[in-house]
Amino acid sequence: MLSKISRAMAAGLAAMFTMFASSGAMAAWELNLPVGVTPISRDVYDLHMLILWICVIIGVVVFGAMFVSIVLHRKAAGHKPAQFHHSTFAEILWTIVPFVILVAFAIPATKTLINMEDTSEAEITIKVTGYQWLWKYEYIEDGVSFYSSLAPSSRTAIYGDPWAVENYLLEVDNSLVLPVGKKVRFLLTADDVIHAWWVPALGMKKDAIPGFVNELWALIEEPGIYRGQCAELCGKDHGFMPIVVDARSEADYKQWVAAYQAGEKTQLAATTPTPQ
Ligand SMILES: [Cu+2]
Repeated sequence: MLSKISRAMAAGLAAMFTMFASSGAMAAWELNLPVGVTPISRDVYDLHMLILWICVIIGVVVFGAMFVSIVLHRKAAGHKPAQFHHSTFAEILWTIVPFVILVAFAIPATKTLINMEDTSEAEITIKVTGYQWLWKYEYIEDGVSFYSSLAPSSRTAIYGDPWAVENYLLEVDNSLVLPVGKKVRFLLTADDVIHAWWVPALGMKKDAIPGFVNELWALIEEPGIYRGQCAELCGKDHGFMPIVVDARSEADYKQWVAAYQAGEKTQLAATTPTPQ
């Protein structure tokens, strides 16, 4: 009976492995936190690695001591347990050592958290408003503003073949174009329910709450396309309001702003009725 179950489980695992390997999911299988493209995202990654390795060392020492005691000092090998009730030295030690380790974690973590909140001296301000179920971006200094919603390719694929579309549910009609090397401040709010603006490569995520303005900042170091999603359950289409950041060189960014402003003027001229 048991061998039948284990054979069925092995067959199931083999089938799952073949499915993942053939679907290309293996290629994208990364277990660790992505490093990202901003100084904050790098700090977050370094903190994550530092704490991970300290935890690995603690785990090896604690479990090592435990297994050595269990195996080498077992009763069957003739060992007798020590008979004591209290050890002030051990109690002080197991209070002070974790305290020192926690303080060692807290110092760099607090520095990064304070830095995350420091949106001063930003060169560009973008107001981000969440709606059910799309985003609005307003470039405060440049006067550019537009809505960004799920790309039609993904929308039609919802009831079709999702595998046939590139970046399924992670593509928008209008990307948020930003320059690299500039500190960008995001002012996050919402118009209906709570949303959350999250682009993993930028290293930060924050809620967009109606009636409140939350702040985030990013200094993108590499040009590229960075994708994210709404990260707060905001209704039936929560999974259909992605974010796409298109980071360009400063010259390209300026060109885009100028083209956008010119396009808006042409559109206005075309739609404004000429006075009789
Ligand atoms: Cu949302």
